[in-house]
Amino acid sequence: MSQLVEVKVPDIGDFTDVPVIEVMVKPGDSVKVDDSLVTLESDKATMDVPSSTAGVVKEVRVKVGDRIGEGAVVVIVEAAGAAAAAAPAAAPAPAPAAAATAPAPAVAPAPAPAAAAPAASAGPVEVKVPDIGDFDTVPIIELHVKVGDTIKVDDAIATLESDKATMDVPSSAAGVVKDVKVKVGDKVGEGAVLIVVESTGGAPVAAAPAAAPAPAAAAAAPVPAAAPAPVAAPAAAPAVAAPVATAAAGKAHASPSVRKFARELGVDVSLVPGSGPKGRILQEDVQNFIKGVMAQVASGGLQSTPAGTTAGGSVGGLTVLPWPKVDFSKFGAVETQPLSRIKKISGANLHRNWVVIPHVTNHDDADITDLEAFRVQMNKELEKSGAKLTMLAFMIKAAVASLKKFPSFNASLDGDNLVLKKYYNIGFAADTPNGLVVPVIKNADQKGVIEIAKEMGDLAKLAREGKLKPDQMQGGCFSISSLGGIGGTYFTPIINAPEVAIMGVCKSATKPVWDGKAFQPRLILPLSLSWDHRVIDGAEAARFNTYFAGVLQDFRRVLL
Ligand code: CAO
Repeated sequence: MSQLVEVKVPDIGDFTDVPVIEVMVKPGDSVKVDDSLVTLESDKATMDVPSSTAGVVKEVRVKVGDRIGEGAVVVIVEAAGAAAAAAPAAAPAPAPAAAATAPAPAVAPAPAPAAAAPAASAGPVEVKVPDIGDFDTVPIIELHVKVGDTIKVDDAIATLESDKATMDVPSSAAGVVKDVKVKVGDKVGEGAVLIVVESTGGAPVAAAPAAAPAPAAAAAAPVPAAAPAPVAAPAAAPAVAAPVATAAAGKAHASPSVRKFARELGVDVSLVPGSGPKGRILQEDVQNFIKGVMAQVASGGLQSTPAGTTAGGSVGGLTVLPWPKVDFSKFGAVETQPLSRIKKISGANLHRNWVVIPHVTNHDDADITDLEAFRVQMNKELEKSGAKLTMLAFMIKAAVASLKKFPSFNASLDGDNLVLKKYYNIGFAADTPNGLVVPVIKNADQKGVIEIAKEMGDLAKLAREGKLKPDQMQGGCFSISSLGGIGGTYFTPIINAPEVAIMGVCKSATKPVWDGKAFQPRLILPLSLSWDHRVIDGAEAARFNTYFAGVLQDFRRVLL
């Protein structure tokens, strides 16, 4: 039995008109209870509306930009079986009164003159955490002020983050910050003093928490709104921002104040890699992103619109035609789908890497006949243990051996310097429903092939589920992109900057190989090594490929 269930916006406190900033589902998507459906954002809080029902999305009733409030139908879900029974109609099962978000206006603002406070005149004023609903304590994830700062009423002082929502605590006082009583990581609850402000007078000095009218309700968001699994950033982002993965499968992870800051500067926050805990985007990440883009535009490395979809003109000597604008519907039926967040991030990174790095690709073949026989034999022996070795695990080990032999491949450019790495972290491209991601096997030199195969399986699973954490995609030295399970012969992989080379692998096939007397059937693995010609020369690349192929041909070389 299935039934159609309306999933509605739960109680979000006093807010009646909150803009939808992101829609994470579309008709046909399967959702579980608690999956995020849309993200709402007031000027003080960001909150996810979770699904109260498991099933298949039949209809999405809202779009980005709509302003909605409690009771608004977000999606219609065809619930199935037990799930349907559990989820009658609306209200998000989890997060009922939970407050999470303390919508800000509620929280503090000064204008609440009635609030008991010494008004306007000078003197130290404590700014406290207002009522944040059901939460006893919530960690501080960002502090926006320091001693000596001059602040206005309503300036964000700190960002708190529960597992359901991210909320800014605004200042209830204007003046100069005399003391900061908390630090990032502290857990605070209602009434906790955050800062002491030497009031400059003029601004009303409301007792902060008192002002909070309708706090308890506030949030809507059971889902790991803020926290979720950073995923993507396959290609790192050297100049633009550290190669820190960010992207959650569906949403950018940033506090309301950072989002506002990004909006003011015209930055699409979904493209900014976050360097905060859990991949959170900090204000300085937005600043670094802009600096990076500006630097690359200035050096001619990047078009002024990174996505390169509409702009034309000359930038740093790179003159291109405007992107053709075509009404495809004139020629037949079309459907427009937004790019996934991962695609947007990886696209921007891949584009930059392709444009900025002088790529050359060397193709070669490895005779893996013996290694394949060994792999098949090992898999038989390992069958009971549940472990499974694919060729990729051997290639990761071969990559380590090759990087040791050719250290300039285990390097990154830093201006005029080459940073040579003494560690061996190997990334592998993983195809996921949301796009391409590059998990990293850390310290692969210290791991055996079985351990690597297992870790790879675990990381690939997390990647497909959109649950990779940023640190699981960071710190790569060299990447392997294997299409071997799919097909093809050779291709040109794009270097995952700031790495300087990447190995592309296609499907092995049995081919006749002349041994001097006769053709022998040998299993041949096609290799395609792309390398950065600013760092590596062709001869070195050919040697690297030959060595890499040699290791696969006789795996004992790994021991050398
Ligand atoms: N030649 C022949 N067969 C191969 C092979 C190769 N080079 N590599 C893998 N295979 C086989 C495996 O042995 C396995 O066979 P069985 O099912 O019979 O055991 C099958 O292909 C599937 O392998 P796999 O893809 O599940 O495992 P993997 O370790 O090779 O790769 C992963 C794991 C996560 C890298 C892969 O699933 C993936 O996502 N690949 C796509 C990467 C990609 O998109 N790259 C392009 C980036 S540029 O856009």
